[in-house]
Amino acid sequence: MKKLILSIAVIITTLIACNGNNKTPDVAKKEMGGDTAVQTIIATFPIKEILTNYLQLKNALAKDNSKDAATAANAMVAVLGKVEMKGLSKAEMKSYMDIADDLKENAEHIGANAGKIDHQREHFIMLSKDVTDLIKTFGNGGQTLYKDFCPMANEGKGALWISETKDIKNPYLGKAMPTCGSVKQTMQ
Ligand SMILES: [Cu+2]
Repeated sequence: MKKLILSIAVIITTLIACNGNNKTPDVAKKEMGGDTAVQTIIATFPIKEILTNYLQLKNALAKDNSKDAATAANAMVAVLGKVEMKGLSKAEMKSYMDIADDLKENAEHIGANAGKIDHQREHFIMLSKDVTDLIKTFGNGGQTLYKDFCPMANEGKGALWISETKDIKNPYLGKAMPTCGSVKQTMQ
């Protein structure tokens, strides 16, 4: 935000400075520099949107609502399709490239399988790992999140998920065992 205000200040100062004169190429260049700074801010990685979609998906699965789960997953696919790589640092880009294909594939399968909640939950195991990896690189979008684990999910092999509430609402077992599992980590 500071950057944005600064670049606007530069443009305003430039405009005042050349008030009454024709714009020189030098001034035009400065204005373009301002535009680039604004674009960089807009192109910030959409971790907040991805997490919003993820939490909607998780809550739908916890309520055994396969259709809403598909809707949330499709919304995530749409956000992932709009990620701007040029706004990322090298390290962020590398990390995202490692996760992106898998994340997108899992979200697509959940989106395409409304009515088949068991299949959606299989993909949700992997998608939750992907989202956990994303958080490591891009942060938790300014909200407190909890990493939960249920030992009974995934055919007794156990599985994790990310939640915005301290209370356990199990997305793998749904209404059958809503409070199975525990908080393993709090992410501030
Ligand atoms: Cu599938």
